Amino acid sequence: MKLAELEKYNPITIQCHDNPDADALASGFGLYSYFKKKGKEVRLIYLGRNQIQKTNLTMMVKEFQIPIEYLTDRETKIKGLLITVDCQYGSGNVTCLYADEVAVIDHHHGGSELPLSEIRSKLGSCSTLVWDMMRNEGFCFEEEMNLSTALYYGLFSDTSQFSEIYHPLDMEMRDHLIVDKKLISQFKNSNLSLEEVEIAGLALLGKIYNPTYRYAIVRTRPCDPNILGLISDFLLQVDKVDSCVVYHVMEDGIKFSVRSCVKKVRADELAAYLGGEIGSGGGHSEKAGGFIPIEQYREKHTHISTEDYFTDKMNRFFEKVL
Ligand SMILES: [Mn+2]
Repeated sequence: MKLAELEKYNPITIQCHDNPDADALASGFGLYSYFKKKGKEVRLIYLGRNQIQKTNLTMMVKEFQIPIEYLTDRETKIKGLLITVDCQYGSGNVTCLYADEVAVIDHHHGGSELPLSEIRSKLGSCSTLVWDMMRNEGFCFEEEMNLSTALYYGLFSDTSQFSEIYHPLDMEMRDHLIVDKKLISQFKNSNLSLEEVEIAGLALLGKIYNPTYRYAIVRTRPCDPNILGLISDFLLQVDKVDSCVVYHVMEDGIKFSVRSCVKKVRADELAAYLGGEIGSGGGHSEKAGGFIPIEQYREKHTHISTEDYFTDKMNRFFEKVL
């Protein structure tokens, strides 16, 4: 799909996944800037339980003046075209809105492809995908330092600070964009609050570890869901840990983050398995996440603690694949 194909629609609403991360914000901002330049009536939105609160993300929104709106009404009907960015329409990680037309621009695995979609799962970030689609239409990034820096940071944070870049397009974007390096370093150094580092520390003290399957399970106090990903990235660096799940129980459900560095254990498959019939899970082969609605969980697993639930599920999954 080409961006030009979407130009016949107006208005255009761009939706980031719930709990947007830097990559979702940046790629949404890219599409917003593109369609704004084309004279469209554009909105950039997200929904979900939480409003953006992580310092690096609020800094990003403020510094680049990203016009993102937080909507709380799930019943909102979208006039014209809805584009889900860094996520796929109908997936568990994005609130499903009714829209006249839907398009998908994403870099995650799986999901059913809609007629209007561009999904490239080999790319390190959705920012790379949006950058590529925009330059194919002749968009000039040289005059757009804010947008360029945002896209660069989107890739930076989706690839663990560029350490997981494998696709030539990702490298090309990283090397070609003219960006404000000072801001990147500011964001990089504002990834955690003091409270969050305490939450992470306490959670790690209570880890469950299985030496046979070399996995770890960690439960945190309720916090920004992005912190789950940070803790699981950190855990995976431990020599005896090959896979891990980090989760917390929120008012409406269990949110979890999954990581794996072994081929036989795909993080997206493990996440889908952990989500089970009542929840959802997905992502990439090494990084994934999911959600289980609390009401259904309590109905189905009346006497099981969440620790036991995850331990049991992990054991079953590993028995199956190893
Ligand atoms: Mn992404």
